[in-house]
Amino acid sequence: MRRTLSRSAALQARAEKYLPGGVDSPVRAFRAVGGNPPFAIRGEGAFLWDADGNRYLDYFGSWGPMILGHAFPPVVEAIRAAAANSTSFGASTPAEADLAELVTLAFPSIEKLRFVNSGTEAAMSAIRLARAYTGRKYIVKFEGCYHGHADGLLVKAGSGVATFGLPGSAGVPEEVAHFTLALPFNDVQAVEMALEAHRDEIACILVEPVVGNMGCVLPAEGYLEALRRLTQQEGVLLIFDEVMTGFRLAFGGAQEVYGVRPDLTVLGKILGGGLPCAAFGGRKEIMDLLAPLGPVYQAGTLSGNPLAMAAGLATLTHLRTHRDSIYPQLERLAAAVVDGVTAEAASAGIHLTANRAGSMFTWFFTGEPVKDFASASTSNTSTFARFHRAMLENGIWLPPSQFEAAFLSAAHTMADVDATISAAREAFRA
Ligand code: KE4
Repeated sequence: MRRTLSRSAALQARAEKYLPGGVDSPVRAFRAVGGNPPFAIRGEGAFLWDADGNRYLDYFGSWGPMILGHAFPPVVEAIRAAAANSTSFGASTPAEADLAELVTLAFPSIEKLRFVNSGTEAAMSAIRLARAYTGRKYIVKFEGCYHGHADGLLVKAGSGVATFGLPGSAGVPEEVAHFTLALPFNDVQAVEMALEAHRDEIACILVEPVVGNMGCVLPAEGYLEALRRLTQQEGVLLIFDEVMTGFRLAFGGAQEVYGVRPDLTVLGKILGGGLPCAAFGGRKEIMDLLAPLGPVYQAGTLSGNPLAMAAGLATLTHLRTHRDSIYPQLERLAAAVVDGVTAEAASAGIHLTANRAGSMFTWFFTGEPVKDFASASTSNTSTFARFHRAMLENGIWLPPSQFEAAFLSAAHTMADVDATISAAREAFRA
């Protein structure tokens, strides 16, 4: 039975009068998968409801933050209580140090941190710090990795930039892009050559330790350790962008899973429990370069906002208290849904490569192993689009791009996994 989307379609038309593409973030426009996007009205647990009353199992979870599911009662209550005391002060509040302390417990590499309002701000600020600390101008990022939309980071970026097949972005002066070296992910030799060619000129290497923004791509055996060794040797700061992996792969993120300690870490998404909150942090000697202590300026009206602090505290406190059950449960369910759907594709004769790290994963519509952006790009994006539309029709809302990671929440159940596998069986035969 086809789902009606008439109210969403009307809402889309209205939104397009005021918002470019009708959206506040490009990937939400469903341009890569076609059709009008459903308009979300309510979420509860693992489910979303759209403007036409259709219910969906949610596998993008606001692009990562909703690890505990939608409208998780302790988070809702924390926000409600904080809001009753005002929504913002622009003055210091106790909750900022409370949440910061929790972050330092989760990430031993972080001695000090600063809260900001988005992953973009956090990554941008971490780079400014790295340049100030090293006195160097160049930065290294990897093709297909996405670290937000700061000018210097839109070079061969992932996520929406990859989704729309953009080389970068208009409006970024060549002089800015010039200082960004974009290398293939999982290629140690490329890093060695760049460090050689730009000896003493590179301030930092910024990497998603497990990539989500070209779709999910894991680091090759020893890759992160090689980045750590090479940066140590060359006086280059290693920055882990754990906006997506932080508190997702483990309470201590990818650096807990892989045992590699970066100099700086960028966090976001789960950190704010769905409210605008991100952070960057690391060694004290680097972080203390920030104003008001040092010469690196960085600021934000709503940084450390009391509602975001309350939502983050409720989320991280729950994750920390229940880490021994939540993460194994996420692992079990994610393995079941990824393996189940992949098996259905195989029996339907469809080439699919599944990459998964904990509860973040991507089904690539290619027969090749996917280890970097070049191999991810061999995916058949129109087959992905057909699959996405068919799954949506069957009540399963996947991220609307081949070059994004899907996520499970602690609210998903094995019954939801079974429903997803059945929906995929139908979708592969659509
Ligand atoms: P924000 O500025 O969107 O809060 O964070 C940027 C960012 C930084 N680092 C990583 C690893 C990220 O994944 C992101 C943002 N992720 C995308 C989805 N892959 C956000 C979704 C969107 O752009 O609408």
